[in-house]
Amino acid sequence: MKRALLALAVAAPLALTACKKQAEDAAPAAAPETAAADANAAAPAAAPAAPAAATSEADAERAAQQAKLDYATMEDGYINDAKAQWATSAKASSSYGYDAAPAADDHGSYTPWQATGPVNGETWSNKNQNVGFDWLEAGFDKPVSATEVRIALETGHGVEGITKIELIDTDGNAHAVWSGLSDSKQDERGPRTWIVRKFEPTAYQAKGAKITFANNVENDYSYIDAVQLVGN
Ligand SMILES: [Ca+2]
Repeated sequence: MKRALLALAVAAPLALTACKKQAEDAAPAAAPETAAADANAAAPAAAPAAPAAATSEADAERAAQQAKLDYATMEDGYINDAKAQWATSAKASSSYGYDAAPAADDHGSYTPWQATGPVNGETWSNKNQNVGFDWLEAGFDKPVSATEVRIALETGHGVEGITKIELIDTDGNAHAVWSGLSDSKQDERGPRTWIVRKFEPTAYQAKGAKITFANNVENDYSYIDAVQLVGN
């Protein structure tokens, strides 16, 4: 990073007279003298690059803060999206700590109910590791022609094991909107990882979203904090 910034700072004043590749090749020996010689002429144009002179440590700290701000802005957009609904009901193939499916009004830790409502740091989690598949099906009050599904996973547990997202229409039929090997990674900028899948508006009215995990792909439990369905 530091080297790249230096090369960029050197290359900028030279850009009018030399190609970038030549500037990089010449940088170690010619940089100080050339930069000084060009300083007066290039100063106005080079002004925006001045912050690059800060220490790399300060740059790294600022970049980390910027990443957190970007995350907050992204998440705020999801949370306050007028076209998004939070799940109001949920059921799952298994729940951590339960031998049988918890009752719908069981609001204990890791029950499917914990995946309803806005993100709050409380999650549903599955019971199995390493073997088979687990799924959670979220239900929504208002059927919509859907364009997007968003799933908030605590930290990022399950982000690599997710294998299928289906929408459930008003007749109870399942429609896969995505399946395969996950290309998502844990978002280290914030406390949750959002899996976002967009698609063309569905011809059917969707009222549910079913999320399936292959438990052996990511050797960990999966934790869903909240699910959003977006559409009109
Ligand atoms: Ca939750």
